[in-house]
Amino acid sequence: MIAFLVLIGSVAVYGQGQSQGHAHAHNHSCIHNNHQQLQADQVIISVIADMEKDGDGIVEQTEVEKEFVEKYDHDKSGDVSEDEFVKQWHQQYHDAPDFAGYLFHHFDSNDDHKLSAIDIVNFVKSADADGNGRVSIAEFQAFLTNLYVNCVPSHYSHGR
Ligand SMILES: [Ca+2]
Ligand SMILES: [Ca+2]
Ligand SMILES: [Ca+2]
Repeated sequence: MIAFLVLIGSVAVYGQGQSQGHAHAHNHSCIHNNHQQLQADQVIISVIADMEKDGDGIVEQTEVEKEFVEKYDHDKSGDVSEDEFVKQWHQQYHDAPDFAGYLFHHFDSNDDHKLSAIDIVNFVKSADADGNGRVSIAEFQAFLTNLYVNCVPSHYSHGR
């Protein structure tokens, strides 16, 4: 009888620990919701303008890194936390925080809850559709459009 009670107690504690541990990990919706009613393609054009700084038509890894280091890494820790990303993305592009969180999780390719050099390397790989080692503006635009459009089949309206 005593053993039975102990067992129930430990199951209850285990259950609590589980639900707390995963409470806020993946509860981001991915409905594109912009606080200034910007359409996805308008946001994407701004993102490209911010990233592609030297005007050579290629989004370089160094350009993306520079943008993240200068604008997103608020506490200068050397990487971009989810809070930093969501805050900055929201401020810059007015996408809803939930949507920015969805983007963060997509960009965080190694799932360590921060954006660092390895994520940017992986991002360049996945956006480089023709595999020539460089991300053209068209490839970058297609990559972002895919992220924005595919997360919201029922809510997204493109105006076309
Ligand atoms: Ca460039
Ligand atoms: Ca940081
Ligand atoms: Ca990461």
